[in-house]
Amino acid sequence: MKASYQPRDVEQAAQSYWDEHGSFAVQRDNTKEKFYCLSMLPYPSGKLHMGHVRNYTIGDVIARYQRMQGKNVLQPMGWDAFGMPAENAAIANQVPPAEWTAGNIKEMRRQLKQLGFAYDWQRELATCHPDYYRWEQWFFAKLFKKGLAYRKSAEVNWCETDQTVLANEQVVDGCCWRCGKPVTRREMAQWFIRITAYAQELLDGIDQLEGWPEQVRTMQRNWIGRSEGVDIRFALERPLPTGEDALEVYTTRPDTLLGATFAVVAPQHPVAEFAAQSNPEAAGFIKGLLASGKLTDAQLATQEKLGIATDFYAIHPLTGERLPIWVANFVVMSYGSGAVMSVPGHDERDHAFARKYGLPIKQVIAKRPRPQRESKSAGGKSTGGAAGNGNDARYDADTWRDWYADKHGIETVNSGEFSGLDFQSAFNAVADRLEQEGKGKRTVNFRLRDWGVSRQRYWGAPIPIIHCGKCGPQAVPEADLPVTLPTDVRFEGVGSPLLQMPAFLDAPCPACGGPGRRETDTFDTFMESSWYYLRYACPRQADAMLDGEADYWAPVDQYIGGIEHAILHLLYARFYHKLLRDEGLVHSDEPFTRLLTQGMVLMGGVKMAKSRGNTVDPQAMIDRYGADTVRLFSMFAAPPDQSLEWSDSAVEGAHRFLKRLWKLAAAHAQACSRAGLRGGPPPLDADNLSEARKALRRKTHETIAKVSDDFARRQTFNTAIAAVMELSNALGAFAERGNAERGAAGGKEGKRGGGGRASPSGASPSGESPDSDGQNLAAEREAIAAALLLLSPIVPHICHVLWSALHGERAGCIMNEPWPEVDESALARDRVEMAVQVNGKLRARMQVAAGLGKEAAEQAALAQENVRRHLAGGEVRKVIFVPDKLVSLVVK
Ligand code: ANZ
Ligand code: ZN
Repeated sequence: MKASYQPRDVEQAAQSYWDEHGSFAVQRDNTKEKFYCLSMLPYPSGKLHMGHVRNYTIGDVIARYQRMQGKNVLQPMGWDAFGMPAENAAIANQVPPAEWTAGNIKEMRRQLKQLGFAYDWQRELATCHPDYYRWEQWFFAKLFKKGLAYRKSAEVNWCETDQTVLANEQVVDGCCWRCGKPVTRREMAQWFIRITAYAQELLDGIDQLEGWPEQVRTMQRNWIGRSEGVDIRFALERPLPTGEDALEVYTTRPDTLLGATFAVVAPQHPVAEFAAQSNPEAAGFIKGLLASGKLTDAQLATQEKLGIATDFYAIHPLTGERLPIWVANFVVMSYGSGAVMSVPGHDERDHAFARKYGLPIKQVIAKRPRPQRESKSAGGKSTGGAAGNGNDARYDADTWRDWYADKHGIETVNSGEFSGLDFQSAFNAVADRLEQEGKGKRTVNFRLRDWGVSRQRYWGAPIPIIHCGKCGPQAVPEADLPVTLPTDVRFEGVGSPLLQMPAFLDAPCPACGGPGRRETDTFDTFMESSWYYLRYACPRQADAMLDGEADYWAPVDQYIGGIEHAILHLLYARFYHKLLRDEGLVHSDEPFTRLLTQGMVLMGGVKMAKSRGNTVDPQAMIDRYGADTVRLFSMFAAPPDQSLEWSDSAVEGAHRFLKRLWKLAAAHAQACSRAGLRGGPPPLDADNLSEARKALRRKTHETIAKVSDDFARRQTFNTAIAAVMELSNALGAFAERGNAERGAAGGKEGKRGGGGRASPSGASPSGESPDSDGQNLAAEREAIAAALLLLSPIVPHICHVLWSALHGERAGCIMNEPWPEVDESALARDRVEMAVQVNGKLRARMQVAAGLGKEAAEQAALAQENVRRHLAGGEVRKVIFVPDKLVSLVVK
């Protein structure tokens, strides 16, 4: 064993051992509990960044820990290999995307191996491989036949520069997220998958996801956006030329119906269309809105409210009043019916709009008066709701806020027979009345839209469809799959090269045999990432998408990835899992039992990003300090779900700790051999321990207890590491005392070792008999072994090498050792240290018997000299007693 830590040698030794022994290859094993640990698969961009390192280290730590729990652990890795950067690189460097991608995968695989992650590499997959995406095509054809995949013309965000459709999230302030050019809108035929058919199930399922962060569950709920409301028919004073004689609106607040003073429609609504025909001013306004592009929700919420009156009127279903119909920019056609009843007294948007255009505002709800007792203590702040009645031009913005349409603690006012009701009663009363009179119907709406899976890009899985002039779109028959993406392509421009490839384009119609044309759209890459976790179970299965292995491993027990995937990826994967279930391919409902979203890696308080130029290259860190230091730093600097601030000195600190750990172990090994104990110290005689040995043993077992809890329950690995660091300090001190003792006894070696903490002893700590029975070394050995076992998921290389150095040939690999167990009897304390306070200030610490009662503890406290001085004869008014911890005296 080398005297000093050489990370390069250590890591090579451990990694070759794992390679030779196939340590991470895993098979079904019905004798053990399975544990599937998965980190989100990376996009092969070229090289790992610190965010990857953090994500994969967390996953690896959990996987290795679960293995030590005796479970059959699967931890796979693969590549989310389709996507736009490959095309951009192809355009920039004239390398085909397939080649670029393969090169990147090779390099990143090398880096992952260098970091020592315990992946079963036999299961590696790349989503751009036809053996993978053929099953996605096969499954899509099934969905198409079931009517769950369909084609429709849809308006999309279009980036002229990148020649592609953008998802809403890819539009930032009306511009393309990649190139920054303004986004336009465009109608095109697109493929969709009917996720809305699963909206309710996806929502209900969230309740069961107890192992997910609450924040992510909330985001998913909001994204699905279920709302209960009423579709209300407002008769049109004059029917549309189409014969339509009513304006249908969707409202979640029928309790405010009597406060509706006008109606507003989206610019695409038929009323807007006909208003434009007779009114050039309206026509110009509507045209402007239509051209301005699709807006994100945030833009919709914050943009200035603009509108124009039409000459159509709606008749209020309860009062018969004539309400003007307006066209405005804040109503979207794709939600509800694209029309709203405006209640400017109680809806912020409607309010702003009414104020701007001088439309009437009516109060119909008010805060419920508070019970007498409460209103006194509230300081007499009047509720503005009592003031207004009907049109009220006098109130100011602050006053109206008191009328704000909160559903709780309100009652209806100025609503005739519907007055004096709380929200739910008013909702029901109005809905009942409308339903009785055939003027309305209760409905449930979801914000969730169907999943658009078409991308007008080359580097993706081809959508397996052939268009026939006679028969329409036809699924490619199973026998003809996969539809292979040609990879020998040249990029001339940004458009898809498939459009210039007759060999790809021309295909006979599967139905009539006539000439057909292949679909050139490829799948959204979320398609691949929605089921890869199941394919890892049977990655080489050539005859089926999934087999029984998928049911064995699914669901994933622990999934780890970035919070940026909280909505789309995780929702699509949950949806896909249900689609696969309904096709009989898996038999569970949810894909991911427990989810950990790791925090960002920051540098100078902001996210580390290439675009900001504030990155640290993990490779440079590995080269300089070794993989274990990088792993230790990324687990020690913060709990996994919180952001981690990069710090050079903390990396140094992590490295120093590993050096110390090495020295401790090396010195211990040396002490053993000096004592003639080459096979290791004798068993610890736990029942006959001296005080110092007992204290070290207690520390060892306290550490095991703390670290076990941190790993299993809290998943706070940083505090676990801190605990092992404390243990190693205690171990160093124990050894140091032993050496000092030996030094005092005249031993030459003792002097030399006396100064360094990391010099375990062959002699005994002071006041005790020399370590002739090897019991000091035995206590040390127990502590070192525990430290190595507890750290091995985090810094596996150094632990592997030290473990086999200490335990010799016969020892197996540390990763196959069971997680250490707490010996409860080692935790018992005979004596404890209690703090004594006088008027809240610490005045003494005293050693007392553990479990001392209140009276006795108080007496002992009063006997302390320093305490007596601070009491200065004053009378003790109160004693606060915390068993084994604190006596706090309060004096006058
Ligand atoms: C009257 C009202 C009064 C409304 C009030 C709200 C508050 P959620 O909960 O998201 O389903 N709305 C309906 N269709 C719309 C569309 N196409 N574009 C923009 N807004 C639309 O939202 C439902 C509420 O959003 C509906 O309830 C409607 O305004 C508006 F004090 O009706 B409400
Ligand atoms: Zn045909």
